[in-house]
Amino acid sequence: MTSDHITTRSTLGKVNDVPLSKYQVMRPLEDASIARDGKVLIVAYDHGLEHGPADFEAVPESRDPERVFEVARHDAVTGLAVQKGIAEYYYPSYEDEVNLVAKLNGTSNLWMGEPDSAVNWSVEHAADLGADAIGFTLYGGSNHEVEMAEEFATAQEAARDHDLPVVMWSYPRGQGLKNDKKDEVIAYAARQALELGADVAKVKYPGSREGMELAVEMAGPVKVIMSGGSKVSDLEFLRSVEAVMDAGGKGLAVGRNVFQRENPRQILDALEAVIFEERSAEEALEA
Ligand code: FBP
Repeated sequence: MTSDHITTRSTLGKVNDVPLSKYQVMRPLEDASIARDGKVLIVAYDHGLEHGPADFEAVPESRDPERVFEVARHDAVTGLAVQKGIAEYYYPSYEDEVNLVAKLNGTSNLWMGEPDSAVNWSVEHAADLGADAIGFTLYGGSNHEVEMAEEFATAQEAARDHDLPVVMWSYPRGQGLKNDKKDEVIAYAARQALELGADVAKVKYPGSREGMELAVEMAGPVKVIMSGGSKVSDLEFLRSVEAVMDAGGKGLAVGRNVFQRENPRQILDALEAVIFEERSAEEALEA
C-alpha cells in the first residue's frame, strides 16, 4: 500500500516502558500493515517462477495475475507476495486495496542445481513500488547457504532502513538433508529466521501440532507461519492450519491451496474463521 499505511518509528512507542531501538522498529507485528490482530494471512503467487505453468493447469484462470490480485482483496488477506515483474505490472492498480509483500529472490524450476535463489530486485526498488514488507527465501543446508545468508543480511538491513517487516521463507533443503520436514529441521529453520533477523518465519508444516510448538519456541519473538504446500482437501488443509494456530503460530502464507481452487474466496472465508476467529476446521467449514 502507499506510504500512509506504513508504520513509522514514531508510532511504535515503547515495550515495557523502554523505547524501541532502531532495530526493533518492526518487531511488534501487531503494528505492521501486513498483520491483523498480530496474525498474518499472506497469499503467495510466485509459482509461475518457482514451479512454472504446471501449477496453473488445474485452474487455468489462475494463470492471470489479475485474478489473484482480485482474490487478495478479500478481508482476510493481509498481504500478497509476488515477484518484481508481477508487482510492476499489476500492483499500481491495487495499491489501495492490497498489501504488497515483495518477494525479493526466487529461481525457476528449470535449473536443477543445489538449491539457490537469485536476488531479483532491491529493497529500495520494492519500497519505491510501495511494498509493505519484503519476502526472502533462505535454503539452510544448501551448498549455497552462505551466499544466501549474506544476501539476506543486505536485504534485512535495507528493510530496517525502510521500516519494512521481513518475512523469511525458511526452507532447509539440499544434498545433505534427507528429510526436510522433520521436527528438528523445521525448528532449526525457525531458529535461523530469529538468528538472522527476520520478523516472520515461514516454515513448512512439520505434520503435527507438537512439531510446530517446537518451531514456535525456537523462534522466540519471531512470528512463525505455515507455508501452504501442495493442494489437499479443505478439511485436511484447515486442520493443519488449526494445529499451527493452536501451537502458537501466527498464520499462514499460502499459494496453491487458494489459487488452485475453483472458488478461492470460499477457502479464504474458512481461513479467516480459523486464523482470526479461532474456530475449528469443522466449524469453519460449516459456517
Ligand atoms: P504454496 O502454499 O503453494 O506451497 O506456496 C508457498 C511457497 O513458498 C511459494 O511462495 C513458492 O512458490 C512455493 O511455495 C515454493 O515451493 P517449493 O517448496 O516446492 O519450492
